[in-house]
Amino acid sequence: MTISSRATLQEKIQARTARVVVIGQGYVGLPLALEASKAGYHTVGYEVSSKTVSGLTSGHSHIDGISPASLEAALASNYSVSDNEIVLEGADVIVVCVPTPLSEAGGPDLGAVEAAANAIRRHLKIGTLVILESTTYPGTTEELFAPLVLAGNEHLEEVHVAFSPERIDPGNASFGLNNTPKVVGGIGTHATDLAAEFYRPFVQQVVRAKGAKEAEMAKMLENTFRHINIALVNEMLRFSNDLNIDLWDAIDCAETKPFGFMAFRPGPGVGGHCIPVDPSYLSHRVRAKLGYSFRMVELAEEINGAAPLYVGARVWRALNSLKIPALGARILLLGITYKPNISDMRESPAHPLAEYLADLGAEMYFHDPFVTEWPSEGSHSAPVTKVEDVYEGAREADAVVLLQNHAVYDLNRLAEVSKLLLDTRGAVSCEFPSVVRL
Ligand code: SAJ
Repeated sequence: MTISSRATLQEKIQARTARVVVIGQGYVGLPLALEASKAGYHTVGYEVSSKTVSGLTSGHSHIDGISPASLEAALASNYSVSDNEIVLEGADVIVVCVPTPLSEAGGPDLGAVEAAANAIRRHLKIGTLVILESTTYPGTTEELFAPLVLAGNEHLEEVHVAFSPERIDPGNASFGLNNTPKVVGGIGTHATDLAAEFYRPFVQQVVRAKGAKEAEMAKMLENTFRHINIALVNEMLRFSNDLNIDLWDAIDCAETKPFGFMAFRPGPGVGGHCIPVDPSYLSHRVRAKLGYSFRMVELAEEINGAAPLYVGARVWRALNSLKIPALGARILLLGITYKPNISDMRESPAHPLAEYLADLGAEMYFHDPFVTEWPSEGSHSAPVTKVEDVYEGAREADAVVLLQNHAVYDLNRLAEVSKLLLDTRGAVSCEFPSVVRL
């Protein structure tokens, strides 16, 4: 293939006549596909879940923040979705936005990434840009993803592969795809150039990394930074309480420093698909490639992993102070998602906490405006009953545990009607006699 074919691919991208396929239509892929469509690219979402495809095709959005109206508009314009990989045939730009969870053994599970690469390989043509967005350890794009995509297609020229970390923050009303700088790093500068060209029409700022590995590492740094700093305050909380020091107040004070400090606050545990998972990819990679551990991450995992149990112990101690045995106590968990004002329950600390308290013989109840029933897939075996009226439920409970301070909760009213309210977010005023802060 000659330079002119590269120009052809580049021209298609610049003219927005490139045909785009986004693999994975979840919280990353769907917003991306809709933005690419809005920017003028003919865009197809390739999604392996037929249930998701039929929902999207009928205009139902399963992603917080994507309105049915925006989906309907895209469907009426140049966006479609399919569960048939044949849509990859003839694609000019393919973006992979599939999950990268942890395996049972706690290491990277890149099965979805490999499946996507194999599907791409089966339909690859000359002059294609392939971008991996799924969060993964540095080296994945060059050592695993690109070789799978290109296997048997080495004769195909002008196939460019890049990495661009997703930076979607579920529930963030201020920052979305358009106004969050997008890092791109290719295998070779032309891949970086083409990836930058692709995103430029719908992302205000595109940041060029030195290469794919640096782009992968940037993402790992971002989320490992959060994980470690959350662990720092979670550990400091424990000895601050033993020293009878109000760490919450100390953090508020430290936060007044206008430079060189970023506030993190203790919590009931670190949930979500990013923070508790991504650093483990990095520590696994370091250990696998270099034979030694990334000690700060492993320590952070230990501390954050124990946070739900610390909450459980604090509930038990608070019940004791009221001479209420944990055995048979009615305990209401408020907010069982992984962070406030979203419906995502992945890695939520509610599961291990419910298990801990149920093991003590407590009767477990929950309320969450975003969750209709206690997810059965959690490791927790004993039943956790949903209460319909949160204030009635709080009144009848022996202990209420605020895990996620969803905006819909009237925290003062909850403190007034509760016998005991353990606030794991530092969100409720301590003036109420029922309130115990984590
Ligand atoms: N958490 C604490 N204390 C804190 C901050 C968070 O306990 O001070 C807990 C939260 O309750 C949650 C977990 O940690 O269970 C993760 O919280 P998060 O605010 O990091 O939210 P995430 O997991 O949705 O992280 C996303 C990430 N976005 C991407 O990876 C694209 C992260 O990089 C963002 O910085 C973060 O959103 C954000 O800033 O909201």
